[in-house]
Amino acid sequence: SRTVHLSDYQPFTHLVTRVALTFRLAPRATEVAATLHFAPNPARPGRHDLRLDGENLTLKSLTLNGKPLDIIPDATGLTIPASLLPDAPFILETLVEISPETNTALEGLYMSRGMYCTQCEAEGFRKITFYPDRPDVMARFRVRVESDLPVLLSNGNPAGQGAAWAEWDDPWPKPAYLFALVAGDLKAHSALFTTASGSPVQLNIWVRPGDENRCAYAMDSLIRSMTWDERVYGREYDLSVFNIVAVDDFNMGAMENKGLNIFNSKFVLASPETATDDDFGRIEAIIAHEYFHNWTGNRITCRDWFQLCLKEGLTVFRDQQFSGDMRSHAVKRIEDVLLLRARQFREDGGPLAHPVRPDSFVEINNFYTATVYEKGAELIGMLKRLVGDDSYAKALDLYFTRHDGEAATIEDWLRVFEDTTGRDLAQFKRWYTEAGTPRVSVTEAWDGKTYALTLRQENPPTPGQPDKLPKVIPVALGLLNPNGDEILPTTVLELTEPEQTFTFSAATRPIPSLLRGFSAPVILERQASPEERAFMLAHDTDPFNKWEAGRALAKDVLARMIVDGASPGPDWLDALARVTLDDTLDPAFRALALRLPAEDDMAATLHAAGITPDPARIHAERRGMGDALARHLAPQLPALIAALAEPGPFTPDARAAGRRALRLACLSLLSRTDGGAAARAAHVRADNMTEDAGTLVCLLDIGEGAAEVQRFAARWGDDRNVMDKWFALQIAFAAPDRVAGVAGALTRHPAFDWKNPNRFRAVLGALSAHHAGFHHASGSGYRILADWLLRLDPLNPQTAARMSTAYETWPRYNADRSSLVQAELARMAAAPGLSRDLAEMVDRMRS
Ligand code: BAL
Ligand code: ZN
Repeated sequence: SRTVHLSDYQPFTHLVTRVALTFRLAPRATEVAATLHFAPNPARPGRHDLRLDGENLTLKSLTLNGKPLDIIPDATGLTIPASLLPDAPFILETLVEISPETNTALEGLYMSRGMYCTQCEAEGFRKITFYPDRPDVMARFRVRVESDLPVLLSNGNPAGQGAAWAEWDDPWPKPAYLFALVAGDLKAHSALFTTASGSPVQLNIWVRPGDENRCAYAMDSLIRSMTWDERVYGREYDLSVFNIVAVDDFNMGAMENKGLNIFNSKFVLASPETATDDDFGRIEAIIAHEYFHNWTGNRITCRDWFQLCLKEGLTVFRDQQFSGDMRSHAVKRIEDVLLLRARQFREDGGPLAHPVRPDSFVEINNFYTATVYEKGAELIGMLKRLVGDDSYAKALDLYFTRHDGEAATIEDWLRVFEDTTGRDLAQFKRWYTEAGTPRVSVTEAWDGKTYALTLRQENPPTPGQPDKLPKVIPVALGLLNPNGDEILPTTVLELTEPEQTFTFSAATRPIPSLLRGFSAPVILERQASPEERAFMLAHDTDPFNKWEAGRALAKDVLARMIVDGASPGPDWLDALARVTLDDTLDPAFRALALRLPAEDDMAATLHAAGITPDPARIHAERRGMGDALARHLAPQLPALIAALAEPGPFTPDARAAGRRALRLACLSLLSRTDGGAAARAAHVRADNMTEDAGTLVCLLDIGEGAAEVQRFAARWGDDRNVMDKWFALQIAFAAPDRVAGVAGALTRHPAFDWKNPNRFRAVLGALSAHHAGFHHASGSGYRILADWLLRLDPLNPQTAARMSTAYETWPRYNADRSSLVQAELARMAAAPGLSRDLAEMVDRMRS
């Protein structure tokens, strides 16, 4: 199988100066006529063959400067020998036929319930026409779409339309991965935006007829995103229209195609009755993310796919900043760190670990990972902290002016910071090139006058990278005195050596608040007593570390329950009760404090401490922990739940969402002691999906809710996005011994449309995410997933490969589980015709 290496990069042999495409749409026989204007590339002197990528294309004609060429394509493209090419600009015309209706991979041009749509990132354009399908080939596109369908869209500005045709012209040179086309019977929810410099922009969100009334929140999010990017980054939109289309069958969350974003419908459609607060938050974030790509991704794109983090890390960082500004920075940071630890630390600690900028790949689709995205965003945050807000703003301005219209690299990105600040970022660059989560350990000494803090960093080996050099780690520190007063406000220490000591004068022994705001993506190892953790939960002025203290306390308690059979002590119970009942704290924060550590997180923590995790025991003890908390809080819960009831109609804002989150967290605890009576009553009264699904979860979590599950399906059977929740919840909250049975039964349900990625993920994703169910000692979880991945792979390799990451944690578990996983990986590896996507993933995970 081919392996692509960063070190092999060369500019393309030719420049593409213009592209004109005509699509004559037909489900099984779409014709694509392409006129490509080429010129020799001065960056590649000499005469070169012209190699065009192309897959699953039927070539019907090929001409060079109007003269037919008799060239037969191979499986991955076609080559025009240098001997046939003029040493001057030339025009190549191709006509190919493709079959969108039978394209189940959802890559290239495909059909989703009667509508045509495209997904070209990373290498889907080669399934549409012959082309140099690489991000550093940027060209102006003009597109004509011919079809009887009423709405015909492509990138750029509208350039004319008539009976059964429309033309689009994109004035901005772009790589082929940003190409998009949509045709369908669609309705628009529209609005008008005026940019800061006064240009009008027509905004449209295109959906299926009947869904128009579920677009208001996405439109509101879009307008707020556009305004925010003007205000915070000085970036204006640059076309006369901005189109968003919602599609039901989509491999990813959404795609930032120039002027024509295509979205998984679950990240657009929302009404109070159908979307939860989490859905609203994700819609806001993803609308912003795709919009922000217009500058960080589209105007400045990536030179090659190894630089994916250049656009993704930065754009995730920007959408995190935006969501923080719109909601609460403290809550957003906690949520982002929870996600980072759950996905990225997990990836970084296992066989799939790779650098934020990898240096080789077999299938680039396998590198749209938490490491590239979420750790990539952390690197931007660290850079900002190291250089300061003003220098960050100046560096970004320089980035936008220096590289506008270019396909750039991480070296280019770091250079704008070096040029702005005069700082040498060679050591910082290791964050991009080395995988693995650094561990930072702490020792302290106080002699009555001086407090000495010694930090030690360790960079663990990862696949292909046994030895690592020390990194520059920004450690934000505050110091508290024993009264809870802050005696050192947040100060950034720069740990650059394997070990460094920092000293502070202190008349009393201070308590350190380390890694405030989670200032670096590292694992901080510092033992502390339960009293000290409870003290920090009560007194830390840094909201992230306040939460972190409670989390560390909870993890210590749960670890002792698992390892020693201890019971949860009063330190944790009382500290958590104080936070829960403290009306001066944001309810969203209190809800996060009440969330128990995830089972997968506990398994990772135990493994790191040299203890083999037993998933069944972790599950049982975590439930015991929840029960203890429920009993401890029981007297206060009814009044708190009543006080948190929202008067008036549903609003999706952060304040109301936070109150609902805390209320549902309390209802879930109360369900453990009242048999679900309060949750059942709230379920009947629920007038929004947050409470509808949230109260159903309370019941499922205590083994109740069968009748409510039936009623839910009867009510929402026609709504695909809501029914995805119905499928997922039943598995997510099933008891470990029942997970395989429930998942198996749901795969036989008539509404289990497994070719739809959202539905597949709802069921098999929920199975993989159920820690004790997936890792059940019988191996049933491992087996069911492998059965379905093998079934999905021939149709949709991208989604099959993505979901195979469920197996990545196998090295943590005992020999029985490890060999059960290895048997499933071996079974998949041996399957005839396994896709390159899944084969690469399985290969990387095999022992
Ligand atoms: N570029 C792929 C989808 C996204 O990250 O926005
Ligand atoms: Zn993105």
